[in-house]
Amino acid sequence: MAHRWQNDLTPADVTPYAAYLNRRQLMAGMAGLGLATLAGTGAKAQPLNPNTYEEITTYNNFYEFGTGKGDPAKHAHRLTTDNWQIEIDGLVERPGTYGFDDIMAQMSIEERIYRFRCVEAWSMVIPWSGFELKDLLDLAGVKPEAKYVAFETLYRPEEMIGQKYPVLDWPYVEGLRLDEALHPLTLMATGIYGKPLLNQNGAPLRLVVPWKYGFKSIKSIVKITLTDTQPPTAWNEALGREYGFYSNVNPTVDHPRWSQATERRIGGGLFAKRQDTLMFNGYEKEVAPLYDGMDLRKFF
Ligand SMILES: Nc1nc2c(c(=O)[nH]1)N[C@H]1C(S)=C(S)[C@@H](COP(=O)(O)O)O[C@H]1N2
Ligand SMILES: [Mo]
Repeated sequence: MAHRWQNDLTPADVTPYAAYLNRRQLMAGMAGLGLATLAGTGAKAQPLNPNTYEEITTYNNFYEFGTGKGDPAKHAHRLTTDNWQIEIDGLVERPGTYGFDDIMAQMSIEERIYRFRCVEAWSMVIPWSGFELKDLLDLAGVKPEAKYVAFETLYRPEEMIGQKYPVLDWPYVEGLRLDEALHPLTLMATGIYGKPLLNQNGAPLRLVVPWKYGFKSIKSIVKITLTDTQPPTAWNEALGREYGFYSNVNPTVDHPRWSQATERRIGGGLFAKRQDTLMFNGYEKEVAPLYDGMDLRKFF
C-alpha cells in the first residue's frame, strides 16, 4: 500500500520483542545496582521507543472484561475468537458476512508505530500490525451516499464477564466520519510486535485511530455499518458532556474533570516527568485538514 504520510517513528525506534526481553534483564540488573531510575529519565523528547510487549498487554482498557487496568489480561482468555465473522452492511455495494481469515488472505499486513493517547491522560507508543481500514471498506464497496462508519464489538456475556454489569450500554459501539475512516492513518490492527493480537488488546481485529483518544479504537469488531447519519458511540451515550463524537486529541480542550495538556507515558518510571500532549497526538500535519473551519471546542 502506498501511504501519503511520513512517520516520524521509524522501525529503528522499535524495541524488537527479543531485545525487549534482554532489556528487561538489563533493567533488573540495574535495579540491583540502584540505577533503575536512569532508564526512566530523559524521556522528554519525541519520538520515543515503543512500550514493551508486557506493558501493552497487561495495562488495558476493555470494559467487557472489567474496569481495572489488569482485568482484561486476567479475564480475556475466556473469549473464543475462532471462525470470527464481521458483518458489513448498510450503504455498501456488497453487504454480507466476511470471515476474518478470508479478509486476512486479501490484505497486505504492515507495521505502524503509533502514539496511543487515552482520554485518561496516559499514553504509550505501540508497534501495531494490520491494514488500512480503507482496504477493508473497498472490499465491501462504499456507496456514494455513505457519510459515516459505525462499528460494533462482540456481545457475548458468557465469555465477556464485564458485560454482566451495566457499566456501558452493551455492545460497545463507535463511529467515524467517512473521510476519517478512509484516511491512510486509520488502521485495522491485527497484531502487536508482529504477533497476533492478544484478546485483551481486541483480538482478532480492532480499530486504531492514532489522532483520537483511545476509546475511539474499538476492539473485537463484529459489525461495520455504512450510514448517512452520525452513529451513536458508547462513551458519548454514557456521558455525553464529557465524551464527544470526534474526540480528537487536543491539549487545548480539557476534559471537564481534568487537563488534557499533558500525559503520563506508561513505563516512564517513577520519576519520569509528564510530557506535553501534542495536537492531534502528533498527527496534525496529516489530519488537521479534515477539520478545517470546524470549532474544535464545540465538536470535541
Ligand atoms: N470494545 C471496547 N473497545 C475499547 C474499549 C472498551 O472498553 N471496549 N476501551 C477503549 C479505551 S478507553 C482504550 S484507551 C483502548 C485501550 O486499548 P489497549 O488496551 O489495547 O491499549 O481501547 C478502547 N477500545
Ligand atoms: Mo481510553
